[in-house]
Amino acid sequence: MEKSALQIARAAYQPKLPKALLGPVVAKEGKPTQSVGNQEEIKQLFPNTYGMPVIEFEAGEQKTYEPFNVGIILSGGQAPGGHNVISGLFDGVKSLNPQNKIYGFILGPGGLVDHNYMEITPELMDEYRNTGGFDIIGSGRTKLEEEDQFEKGIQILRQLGIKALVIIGGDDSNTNACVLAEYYAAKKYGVQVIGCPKTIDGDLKNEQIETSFGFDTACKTYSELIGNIQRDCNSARKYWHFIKLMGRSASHIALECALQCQPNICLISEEVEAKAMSLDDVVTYIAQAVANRAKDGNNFGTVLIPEGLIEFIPAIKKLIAELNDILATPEAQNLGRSEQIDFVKAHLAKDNLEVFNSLPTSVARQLALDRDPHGNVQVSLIETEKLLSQMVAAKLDQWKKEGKYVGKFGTQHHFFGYEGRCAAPSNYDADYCYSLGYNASRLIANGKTGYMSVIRNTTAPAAEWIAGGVPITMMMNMEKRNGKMKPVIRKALVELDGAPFRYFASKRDEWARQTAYVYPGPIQYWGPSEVCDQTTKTLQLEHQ
Ligand code: FBP
Repeated sequence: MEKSALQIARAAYQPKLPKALLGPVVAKEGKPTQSVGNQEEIKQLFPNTYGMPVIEFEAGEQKTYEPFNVGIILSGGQAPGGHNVISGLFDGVKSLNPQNKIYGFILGPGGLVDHNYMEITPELMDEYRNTGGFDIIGSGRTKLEEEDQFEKGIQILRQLGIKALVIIGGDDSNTNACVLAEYYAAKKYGVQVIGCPKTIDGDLKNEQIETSFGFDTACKTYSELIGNIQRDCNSARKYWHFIKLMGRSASHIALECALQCQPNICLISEEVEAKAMSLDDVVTYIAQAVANRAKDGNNFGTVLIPEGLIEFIPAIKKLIAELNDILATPEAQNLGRSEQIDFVKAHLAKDNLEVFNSLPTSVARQLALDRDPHGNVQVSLIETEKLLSQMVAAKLDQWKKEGKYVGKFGTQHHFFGYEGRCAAPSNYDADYCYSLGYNASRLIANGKTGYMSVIRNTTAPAAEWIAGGVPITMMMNMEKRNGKMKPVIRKALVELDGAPFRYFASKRDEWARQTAYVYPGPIQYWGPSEVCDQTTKTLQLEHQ
């Protein structure tokens, strides 16, 4: 494989580890834990993995380990740093016993069920150190939840002598990792399951998990692009750029990019919901900012839109909840696309049907599209940026007729998601991911199962990071998925009383009227620490 000069130089980077992981460790255990919600139900569903203590690693005595093998799965959407989780795990497992082997299951959880795997050799590993992407073994969205999948999995795990499986994924995949851990523990199969917090969306975080990996690099990549657009925008002064950003339901990515770039407008879905804003309220808010800038002769600007926005407009959220239930029925699942829309219309309650019919046909169709395997609306397919700019244009036309607005409204549309998911990891993600993987090897060596690998205190220099494990059941509550109540990891949405949002809210009126753009530029790997090793603004504000 031919490589760029940057790739060659970057391959030689040795990611940093927390001091506690540099030598042998001992696991310091805290008190028994509880789930964040529905304690009794979660306890009953996870009798073998509920209530375990939080673990922190400290320097310990050198031990010897019999050889063992480890399996690894990349699950869900790509996030920068996945290869470094694998290299950290690889180096960690080999440091325990050089005869240990790592097997990667190909194209996600489906690889375990279908017995599709490859050994990760030292040569293969070296090809992928510090690179973006999940292409070493590929990723997939197969949902691991059925007993026959777990049984097929144990066959191949036994055949390969695998003692522990590491699942790298977001909230849904880690929920499944916990279900698998519980199943194997209940059956006394002797296979441990460990999760790792991945997702660019930044919504897998809580008191124990500071951030999911990939969020840092993805936001920095999008912010570079938004900054470039803002320079163009401020040079030509003729377009409003509507920029949709990935992130599923949560607006963490949009908020972080706003903190980095200071756009004219950034919508935060969680606020739209809290204020019970209608689609017309959102459109009026944008149109007003456009009209205000037009008064100053500024017929240009930038609008950041989280991809899940539409789901948070209360009337649409209610509609989606009913659509989810209707689409989960066996009758709906056996229908073709156009029959499915008719079926949906025939079964929606009157108020929801009215909302459904009021939406532009393309958006209504997109809302009624197939869910992903975890039952989520595929919000990345809904063109909210176009919907909003068209509605703003219509409102401005109306205001023009009424003599309330004089200006020009030219638009450009962008959707940033795939541009950042496989970017070469920033120093933060390279170190964080390597540490998460290395730390997972220590959880395995300590016989843990049903835990997520956790690295904390990451706004400090890497040597001071804290390494350990958190029982996955601790993050769970019961939620409705695919029409049924299920135990799931609680998603972290933007908190409106949290420091990142409060800082943004204190500045946004100024950014809306003025041209206060910041141009973050590309991620740097070498150079002054304040340029290369900065964490996200979100993390900085949360840890002030
Ligand atoms: P994960 O939760 O799997 O990490 O998803 C990340 C993400 O990039 C979301 O932001 C986006 O909505 C989704 O994946 C798109 O996935 P796909 O490319 O499979 O449609």
